[in-house]
Amino acid sequence: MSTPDFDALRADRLSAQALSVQARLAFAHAVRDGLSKPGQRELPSLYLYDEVGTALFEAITLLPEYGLTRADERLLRRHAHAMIEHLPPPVIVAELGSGSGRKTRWLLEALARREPVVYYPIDLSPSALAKCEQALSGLGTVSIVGLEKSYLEGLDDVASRRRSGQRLLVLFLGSTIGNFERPAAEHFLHEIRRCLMAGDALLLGTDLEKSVADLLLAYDDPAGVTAAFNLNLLARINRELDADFVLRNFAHEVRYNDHERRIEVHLRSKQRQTVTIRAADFTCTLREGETIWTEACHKYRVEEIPGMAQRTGFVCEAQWVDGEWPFAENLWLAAPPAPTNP
Ligand code: AVJ
Repeated sequence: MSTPDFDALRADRLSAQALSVQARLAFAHAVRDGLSKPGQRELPSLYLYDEVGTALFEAITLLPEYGLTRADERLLRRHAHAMIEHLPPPVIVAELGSGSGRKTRWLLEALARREPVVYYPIDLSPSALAKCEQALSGLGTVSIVGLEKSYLEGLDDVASRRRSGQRLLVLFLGSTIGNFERPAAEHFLHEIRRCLMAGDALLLGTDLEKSVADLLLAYDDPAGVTAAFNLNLLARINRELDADFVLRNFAHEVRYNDHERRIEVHLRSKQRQTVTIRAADFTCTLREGETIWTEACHKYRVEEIPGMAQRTGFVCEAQWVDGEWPFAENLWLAAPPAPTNP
């Protein structure tokens, strides 16, 4: 047995600590900023996904009322071969958010039948990466390289590791794009394009418009799992930022915004109450009935997707739509850059 390198171990632990101190500081700032917004207070939906939130989201994907994840997986299972036919080998794959690995399996299997594949899941959460690596470990000719980074930093990293001739396929599944406001979504898609070369591809999952009744049930399920997912954000702030939210004093509330075509998820204060977040050095008083906006989930029309592609430097090459739960898988190819005028 070799002697462990104690210096290296200590340096590792120190940098992990420094990172978590930094992450906690960023969280504190974001919470303070969001809660002091004039008019509508808000909290960034990114922070819904701690260990508990991720487990609750996994439970949401099993609810009969929430068809989104099953539709996403069905499309990938049924059409993986048709999808990769658009991409001549050799292909490397990067995924924004590692998810549970369940739906990605179908694509990786289809690719691996053709060629050895390198798969780079990108996620800020080391435990999410570990789970994904475990779930996909049975795939023979797939090497998995998890990157503990933000989406764009991770993509830059993947781009710098590619060998010439390799085509990069980026996966952005599950309609996570729907959490961005429309202009911010296009800005982000353009940022993705800037990490790519002409001929690379983006597979984008988008939840589609459907009846308002179905949408409200999907985000306000009778068993209260989505309510727990939403309320856990306050519990997380209590745990990590030494705050004193009383969860029973808040109610999960879901609205459909017709004009913006999105679900809006809120936490309604059932009474006038004062909350202190010690690690953010912040106190605020919420009025009775006032809400904190925690999430937006935009819904799309299949016909609007090619325009989004074109405005962000892509061409929409193909789309697949689920017959049971309106959801689209969109395969975009990175367009050659427009010629610049002399
Ligand atoms: C993971 C962002 C796609 O918007 O449907 C599910 C999150 N929130 N139920 C979605 C979510 C409440 C989900 N996304």
